[in-house]
Parts: sequence; C-alpha cells; structure tokens
Amino acid sequence: IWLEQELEYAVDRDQLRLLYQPKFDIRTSRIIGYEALLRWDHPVHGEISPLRFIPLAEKSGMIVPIEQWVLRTACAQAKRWELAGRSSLPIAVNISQVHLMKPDIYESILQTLQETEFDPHLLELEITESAMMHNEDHVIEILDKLKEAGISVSMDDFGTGYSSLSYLHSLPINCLKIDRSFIRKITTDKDSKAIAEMIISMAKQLGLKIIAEGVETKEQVALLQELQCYNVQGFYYSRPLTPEQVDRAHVS
Ligand code: G
Ligand code: G
Ligand code: NA
Ligand code: MN
Repeated sequence: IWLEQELEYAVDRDQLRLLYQPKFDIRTSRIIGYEALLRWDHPVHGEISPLRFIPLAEKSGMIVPIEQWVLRTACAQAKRWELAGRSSLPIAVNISQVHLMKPDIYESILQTLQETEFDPHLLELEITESAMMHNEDHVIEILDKLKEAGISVSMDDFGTGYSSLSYLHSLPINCLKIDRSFIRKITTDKDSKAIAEMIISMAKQLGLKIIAEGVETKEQVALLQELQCYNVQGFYYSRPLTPEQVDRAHVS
C-alpha cells in the first residue's frame, strides 16, 4: 500500500531510471537495437524490480504517466546518441495493457516523438501477447494507426499467451519475441526446442521478424543459429546497461 502511494511521486522525485539492453545479430555480433527497461530506485528500499511495481502501477493507473516518462526519456536518449554521431539504431519501449487501452495513446506517442524530434521509424513498442488479447478489434485499430505513423510493434513474451493464428495474422505487428521460458530450456528440453522451432517457422511464414529473449549460453546461440533465428537478446551478449555504459561501449 505504501509503495503504491510512493509510486505517485516517483516520477516527480526523479526516482525512476532506464537501463538499455542491446539486441544482437548473432551472425555479425553487432548491436541491432536497444530495449529500454525501467528501474525504480526507492530512497529506503533500494532498487525495486518492475515485476513488483508495474502490477501496482497498472492497478492504480499510474502506469500511464510512468510509461509516458519512459517513452520520453528513451526517445530523448536515443536522439542524443544519434546526434553524437552513432549509427541510428531502433529503441524499444514496453507498453502495458492499461496504457495501450488509453483512448489518447496514439496522440500522446506522436506528441512525444515530435517533442523529442525522434524518428518514428526508429521507435518500437513491445506489447505482451496477453496484453494484445484484450479487446482485439480496438488493439488492431490502434496498431494500424501506429504502423501508419511508421512505428513498429513487437509481440513480447510470445508463446505465453494464447493468440490464435488468425488473430496473429490480422495484427499489424512486425516482430515476435520468443519468450525466455522456452529459450531457457531450448538445449535441454525437446518440447521447448520444438516450440521455438515452430514459432520461428511460423514467423517466417507470416513475414514477421523474430528475436529470442533471455539467451544466456553459447549452446543456445548455436542452436538458434541452426534454427535460423539470428536476432537475440540476453545476458550472454549483454545485461541491461546504464546510458553511461552504452556511451563507453561505443566510443569509436
Ligand atoms: O528488467 P527486468 O527483467 O527486471 O524487467 C522485468 C519485467 O518488467 C519485464 O517483463 C519487463 O518487460 C518489464 N518492464 C520493464 N520496463 C517496463 C516498462 O516500462 N513498462 C512495462 N509495462 N513493463 C516493463
Ligand atoms: O518481459 P521482457 O521481455 O520485457 O523482459 C525483459 C527482462 O528480461 C529485462 O528486465 C531483463 O533484465 C531480463 N533479461 C534480459 N536478458 C535476460 C537473460 O538472458 N536472462 C534472464 N533471466 N533475464 C533476462
Ligand atoms: Na519487453
Ligand atoms: Mn519479453
């Protein structure tokens, strides 16, 4: 209960920050983009995981201003990296179901892009499979508008919800992120491998990009390469980084 109230002040009191986890192409070992991940530095309890406070924030509605802050901060950061002369890489932010259902989400995202002068073609929104399962017609309508504006959408934690093939086909999305629960067991459990394999071939059939999350070992990398899933994210390549760590990693 206390956390919930304190969350209301977290944005204003500057207690939130973002880490940026790189995504890699295993063929080149090059970074192909970043995902912004939220952290809450509580003055007393220390770092609180989003797994703990996002459900609270969704219940209270605070998730909306919080994710607006995330979006603004991530776009502004990516714009700074662009201006600093790095190659322009896409940046992904997570959008919760509550936020997705806000009537003015489209206008709000476009306004943030204008304010930060960030290219919509470099913005990706990650929305979980389960969040996309609510109010399907409405989701399609919003995603259509976002797509028209040049924004990409990835289905996050794919394989943990229950989207039908026909719904998947009708959704204007660009990419499936294979949930880490399958990747974790991909080299030891043949069912997990079979599921990953099926998701990869389905993505190909549907013309969707594919990325594996939670890649932690070189055996997993080798197997994913064999399955022709070349985009990965995970501790094997990099943990989520502070902006300063990203800066240092890239001094050329
Ligand atoms: O980074 P970490 O593994 O602690 O993140 C835990 C969970 O919190 C992940 O599922 C991640 O997607 C989620 N998360 C991180 N940042 C955000 C955010 O800004 N919005 C939402 N909705 N989820 C986030
Ligand atoms: O749900 P989502 O896919 O957004 O979750 C992203 C979260 O997963 C991040 O908070 C990040 O800290 C975590 N994560 C990223 N790579 C790995 C990994 O290789 N292993 C594990 N266990 N967690 C990871
Ligand atoms: Na995500
Ligand atoms: Mn995920």
